[in-house]
Order: sequence, then structure tokens, then C-alpha cells
Amino acid sequence: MTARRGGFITLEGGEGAGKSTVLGKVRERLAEAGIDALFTREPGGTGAGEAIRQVLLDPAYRGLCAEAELLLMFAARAQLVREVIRPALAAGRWVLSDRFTDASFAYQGGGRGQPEPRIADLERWAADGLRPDLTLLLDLPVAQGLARAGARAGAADRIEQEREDFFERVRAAYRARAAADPGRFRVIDASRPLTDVLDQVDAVLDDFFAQRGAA
Ligand code: T5A
Repeated sequence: MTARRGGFITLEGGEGAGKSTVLGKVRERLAEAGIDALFTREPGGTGAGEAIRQVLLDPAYRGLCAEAELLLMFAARAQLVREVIRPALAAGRWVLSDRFTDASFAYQGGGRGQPEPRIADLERWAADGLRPDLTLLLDLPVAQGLARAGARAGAADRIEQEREDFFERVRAAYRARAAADPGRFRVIDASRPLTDVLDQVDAVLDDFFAQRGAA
């Protein structure tokens, strides 16, 4: 795995899809290959963003309305783009993020029913029009992802407490976005054992880095 020029890569998927696990392995492999990469996550990734994340995930704010949720996601994103991602890309680094704007289209759009044009408008100005060069969608049946997430220690956060039909809409929205933009999305079968998922991810990244001027 080798790559000379930077770019922006995101991982997306429903609850318990395995994004954090996969990104941990990718981080090790990029480090071994001597590829300079910055890893971040959403919502969060900055001081202000992590504080906003706490509000967003705290079950105490169960009554948060969909509009406030959407704006908080983009408030954290606005800060992350300007404080972390844009400067890193300008320095020629690779940036890998656990979720980005596709998550808002899937969760706040598909899940909560917020109108797509409203989210697209926020993408333009709040996220500074930034779009990933490559997005890996870790796709798996909702029940399987929720079972994985539920098997972890700790109480469910505010969004994890949603009903299964909410996550079905999230999954459908993700898959629709992937189908509409096959040039940017690669769909990974995340229902498979971890070694198999990692092989799929490696193949996609190797191919992408090769296209981006790999040695
Ligand atoms: N959100 C976020 C929005 O609503 N809108 C937005 O715009 C954004 C950016 C973030 C929440 O915010 C929402 C989405 C989320 O609800 P979070 O805690 O970051 O909260 O939630 P997730 O991103 O969903 O992270 P999770 O930790 O729940 O899931 P991951 O990272 O996808 O899964 P991971 O790696 O922790 O794996 C889950 C478990 O499964 C095992 C792991 O070991 C772990 O125990 N596992 C596997 N087991 C078997 N086979 C495999 N292939 C496995 N892969 C992982």
C-alpha cells in the first residue's frame, strides 16, 4: 500500500457496522506503509466538536428536535472542516474520517425525514462544499449491526435508542446514495467475518491509491 498524494476518505455505515474496528486496522497498515494520514471522526474531531457530540449522544436530550440535531451535526462539521480537514488536505496529507456528510443525509434525511435540499444547502455553506474523494459504505442488515453494537459494554446512546425502522430508513438512504454516486462510493459487505471485511477494504484502498499515483 503506497500513495504519494493526499485526499479525503470516509467510512460510513449504520450502527455497529464496524467502522471504528476497520479504521483501527487501516491506521496500522498505513503507518506500516509509511503513508502520512490523519484520522478523525464525526460528530467530533475538534474540541468544540467533541462537546457537541456529547450533547448529540446524551440520552438526557431525548427531546432534541430534528432541526436542532441537524444543525448541531453541521456545527461540529463546520468546525472540523475548517480547523482540521482543509488544513491537512492543503498540506498534502490523507484524511480518513469515521463518518461525514453522508451520515447526515442518511440519519437526519432518511432517518428523521429532514428534506434533502436543506441538507444539501448546509453541505454547501457549513461544510464548505467539501466532499470525500472516496467513501466506503460498510453495509449489513440492521439487526446484525444492532446486535453487534448491543453486545458492547455501555449503555445505548440517544441515537442508538431509536427503533429498528429508523435504522432501516438510514440503511436505505445510505444505499440509495451509494447507488447514485458509484464513482465515489464502494459498498463493502460488512456482514462477513472481520478478516473478510478487511480484505475487501484493503482491495478498495489499494486500487484507489494506485489510481492516485501509487509507486
Ligand atoms: N450521526 C453521525 C448522525 O446522525 N448524523 C451525522 O451526520 C453523523 C456524523 C455517532 C452517532 O451519530 C450519528 C450516527 C451515530 O448514531 P458513534 O458512537 O460514533 O455515534 O456511532 P457509530 O458511528 O455508529 O459507531 P459504532 O461504534 O456504533 O459502530 P462502528 O464503529 O461502526 O462499529 P465498531 O467497529 O465499534 O464495531 C461494533 C462491534 O462489532 C464488532 C466489533 O468488535 C465491536 O464489538 N465487529 C465485528 N464483529 C463481527 N464481524 C465483523 N466483521 C465485525 N466488525 C466489527
